[in-house]
This record gives sequence, C-alpha cells and structure tokens, in this order.
Amino acid sequence: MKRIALLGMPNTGKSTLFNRLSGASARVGNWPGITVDLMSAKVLVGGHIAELIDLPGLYDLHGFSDDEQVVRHFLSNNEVDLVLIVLNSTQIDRQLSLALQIRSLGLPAVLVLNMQDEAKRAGITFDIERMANKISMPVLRLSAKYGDGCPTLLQKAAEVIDQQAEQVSAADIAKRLEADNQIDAEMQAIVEQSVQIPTTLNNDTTDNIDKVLLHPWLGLPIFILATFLLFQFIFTVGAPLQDAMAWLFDITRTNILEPLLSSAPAWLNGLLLDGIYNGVSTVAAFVPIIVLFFLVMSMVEDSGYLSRAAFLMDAFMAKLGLDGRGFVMVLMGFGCNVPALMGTRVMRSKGMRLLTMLTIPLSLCSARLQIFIFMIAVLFEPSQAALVMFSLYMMSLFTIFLTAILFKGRFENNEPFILELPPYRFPTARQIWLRGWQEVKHFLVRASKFIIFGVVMVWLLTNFPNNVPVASEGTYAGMIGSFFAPLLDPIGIDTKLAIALIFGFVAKEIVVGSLAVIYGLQGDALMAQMAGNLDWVQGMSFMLFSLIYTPCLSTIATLKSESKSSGFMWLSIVWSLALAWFISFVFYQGARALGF
Ligand SMILES: Nc1nc2c(ncn2[C@@H]2O[C@H](COP(=O)(O)OP(=O)(O)OP(=O)(O)O)[C@@H](O)[C@H]2O)c(=O)[nH]1
Ligand SMILES: [Mg+2]
Repeated sequence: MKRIALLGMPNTGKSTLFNRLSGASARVGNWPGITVDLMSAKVLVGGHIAELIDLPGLYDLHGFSDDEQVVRHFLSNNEVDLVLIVLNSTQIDRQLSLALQIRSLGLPAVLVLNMQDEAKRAGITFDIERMANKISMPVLRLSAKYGDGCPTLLQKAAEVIDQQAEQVSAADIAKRLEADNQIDAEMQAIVEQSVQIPTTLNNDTTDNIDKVLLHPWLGLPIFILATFLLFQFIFTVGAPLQDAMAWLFDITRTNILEPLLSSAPAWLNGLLLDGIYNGVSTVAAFVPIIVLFFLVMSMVEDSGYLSRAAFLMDAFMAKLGLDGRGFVMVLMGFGCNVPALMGTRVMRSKGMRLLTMLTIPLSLCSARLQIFIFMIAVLFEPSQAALVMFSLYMMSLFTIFLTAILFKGRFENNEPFILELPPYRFPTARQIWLRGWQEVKHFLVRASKFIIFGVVMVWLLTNFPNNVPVASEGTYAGMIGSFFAPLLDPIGIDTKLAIALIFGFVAKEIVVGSLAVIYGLQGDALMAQMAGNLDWVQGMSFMLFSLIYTPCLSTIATLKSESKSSGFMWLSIVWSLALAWFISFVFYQGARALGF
C-alpha cells in the first residue's frame, strides 16, 4: 500500500485536509499544536489505496520538542511514497523554509498552498507555475476548510506516485535528517519571484477585534465575562434538555421495563433496573449538556481566542513558573484532561512541561461537570446555579495556581516562547458537527467501559450480604464507608457519598450513576431523597473534593506515559488527594463554625 504523509508547520490545516480527504475526524483547532500524535486513514488516490498520515506540526525538521520528534521518528522508520507539504498561504514567506528542508530529504512531494480563501482576502497572489519550477515540485492552491482544490490535489498526488521510479528508504531519510542545510537565501529568492504580497496585509477585522479583546485592562474582564456567559448559555439551553431526557428514561422504566421484568427473579430485577438502568440512565441524561458543552468548546477552540487567552494570561502565568500555553492547556482541560496533558508536548522545557502536567488534572473537566450540575440541581435554587458553578471553576483555577506556586521550585524552566496570534476564524458547520460527534462517541466508549462496570460493582456492594437492608451499614459498601469514616466525617461526607467518591476514582462519570444505584432511585425521586438527606454545606464539600482529587484512571495513565515516570504519577495522585481533603476540611469546618 502507498503511504502519504502530511507535513507542515503547526496550525496550517493538515488535520483539516486529512479529514477532508479521508472522511475521518481528527481534532482540528485554531491553535498550534492540536495534533500531537500520528493518525492514519485509508484514501483512494488515482488507482491506489493509500494510507494517509496526519502528523503533528513542526517548525523545523530538526526541532526537539516531543511532537517534532514524533515526526522525525516517523520519517526515519517508515517508507513514504509521497509527502504533502501543507503551508498557510498567508504566511508563505515564513513557512517555505520548512518545505525546502523537506525537499532536501529527497522524498516525492507536492506543495499545498492551503488557506487560499484567507490569502485571497489578504490580496496575496501566486504564480504557481513559476514557483513549481523554482522549487521543482508540483505546487497547488487549496482551501482545506471549504474543500476547494481537493480533487486536483488527489489527481496530482496520483501522478507523482505513478511517476515514481523507486522508493527512498527510511534509513536514507534518517541519514539525511542528520545533515543540515542553509536554505534561507533560496527561500527568499522563491518568494520574491513568485509571490505578490501587499506591503500592508489587510487583516483589519482581526486587528480591530484584538484592539478590544487584547485591551491592556479590559482584556481580562472581557475574558472572564465571556467565559461566564458561555457557561450560562450551556446551562440555560442544556438544563431543559437534560430534564426531558431524565423524564424519557423515567417513563421508559415505568411503562416498558417494569412490566417487562415483573416476572423476573427479584435479584435480576434489582440488578437490571435499580443497578444498571438507574445508573446508566442517570448518567446518559447528561449527554445533551455534554454535547452542547463540546459544541461551544469547538467554536472557542477554532475561533483563535485560545491564543488570546494565552497572551492575556502569559505575564501572570510566568509568575507561577508557567506560561500562556499552560493556561490554554488548562482551558482545554475543561473539556477533558487527557488531550490537554498530551497537548503539553509542544513545550520544549521538561520542567515547564511537568509543572503544567501537574496542574492540568485540577482543571474542571466535563465529567466532573456532570457531578456538579447534578448536585447543584439537588441542593440549590435554579437562580443560584450559575453562580455556584462559576465559583467551582474559580476554585479549579485557584488550586491550579496554588499548585504551580508551590511546586515551581522543583520544576525549573527557562524556555522562551513566541506566541503566534492566528487570525479569528469561525468553524464550519461540518467542523462543529465532526467535533460534537467525536465527543459523543468518546462518551459512549467510556460509558460502556467504566459506567456499566461501576454501577454493577456498586450494586453488588450495596446489596450484599443480602440478609441486611440495602445500602445499610451491614452491606459491603457500608463496611467500606465505615472504614473511611474517620477520614471523611470531618469533611461532612457520609457513607453513601463516600462510596460514590471511591468509584469516582476510576472515572468521574460513575459518580452520579453510583448515587442513583446507592439510593435505588432515579430522576426526581433521587433528587428529592438526596435533598432530604444532605444540606448544602455537605454537598459543597463533596463537590470540592470531587473537583480536586484525581479525575480518572485514563488521566493517571496519561500522566504516567507522558512523564515516563511513576514517581511523577504518584506525586500527582497524592498531592491532589491531600489538597482535596484539606480544602474540603477548611470549607466544611469553616462553614459549620459560622453556623451554616
Ligand atoms: N480559512 C481557512 N481556515 C482553515 C483552512 N484549513 C484549515 N483552517 C483552519 O486552520 C486551523 C488549524 O487547522 P488544523 O487542521 O487543526 O491545523 P493543523 O495543521 O492540523 O495544526 P496542528 O495539528 O496544530 O499542527 C483551524 O481553525 C481550521 O479551521 C482553510 O483552507 N481556510
Ligand atoms: Mg493537526
């Protein structure tokens, strides 16, 4: 099978083109460093079935960040039949150097001048014949986002592959990667002779927006307000959808499942309905909110505002031993901590990378969001919901900053970094849809992996031994709860909550499902029962603990694999457990002392 690799600088649209050509859904975003690992898919090129490979962006073939090494390692170990060099046409004067570096490897290549739509708007024109002559490889114009030029690209790619006499071996490439060349002069000559760039680029819209959004003292308040409004929006639209889902699951149970299972043995009935169905449906009711959350997230990621957030926070983050990129990883962590941890690969300094990785698990991910939405609905008035939610996000940031300050001495860093501010963009409906669908799939995979396992375990622990009342002190769950009571009593967490927390260590998605199983109820009945059992101080203490302690096993596994150190993984686990307990303790005892 032929192998085609996409190479280019970060944020040039490689993954967008990959998705276009293959129909896959690699993650796309207006931030350099979204792709950190290989992704491959099959495509039909001329008469060949080819493997198309999306790679992380790189500034330099000889760069030494972890994601640049991924590319080098790939080229040194795989025979490649064609390289598609993807450039951002509006930055051709800076990006052509990489194309020349790649050319010097001697691989068959096609130069793809992407983002033609933006180049046209900026008034940049290309003489592609001339450029092709100069650079001695086919050159073509394309817009991956809108799909213009893709058929021509496939045609050209097929031609190049067909003409190719023999393959360059990976070992040869590895050798050539060692050698360095001087290509600045050649690059200048090509740009001068075959590209027309207006002396002043008309990037007016972006500049005008930035005048406001990057305003020295309005910038941050605007950022905070915008974040607040986005969450407010997600709740206002999402909460009724969630209610509707819960109601649907409820009537399905009473009208269909209960009659259907009425003749089954009591234990089976209990396991299926009070265990699996209650648990899974309580969690599944959150799907609309999660989808909505990621739709908004995909718009934010594609807008280019992340880089502005990095810019606004950079000076502050530097005081904490981090930089603006760390803040963006934390924002990405609001979606899911795992890709955020992998996103730190763009950092070249090991110390900075580890310090950032230590803070990311404290970022309030969408799985924890479910717990909070649920507990807030149980314990607070609807009018208070947004404020409580917002305070939890602030708490998440506070613990992140605190962690960085406390540990910055241990992780030295001296990496200067230059922040690029890409133009503002708006995702196409197709991009938003791809992302939303991707997240739903991810959720379902996790659900089948963790949630069903979790709720069945919780059901077993709360129903056995079966000579005592369900979920009472005498059950296995009760015994575990009593064991941890000396630790959890001082922070107001009772046995039922304790069991949910223990399973929450596996994945936060289990927590709400476990509560449903432990209480043997779902929907409104569950909420009413819990509201009667807990007061808001206990609920808040539970939320604080859930917020801060280790998010899930996947995060732990990623921490270990990215840091290549079990010691670091344990540091993260122990630190977050200790911090979670301490903050819950201070809150709970403080609130009680004040008479709440
Ligand atoms: N206007 C315009 N935007 C594009 C085009 N192609 C990609 N983009 C946008 O450019 C941004 C970066 O796209 P990605 O596909 O994630 O870029 P990448 O090269 O894979 O980036 P890394 O994985 O970080 O190296 C996204 O906001 C895309 O929507 C295009 O042809 N025109
Ligand atoms: Mg990419």
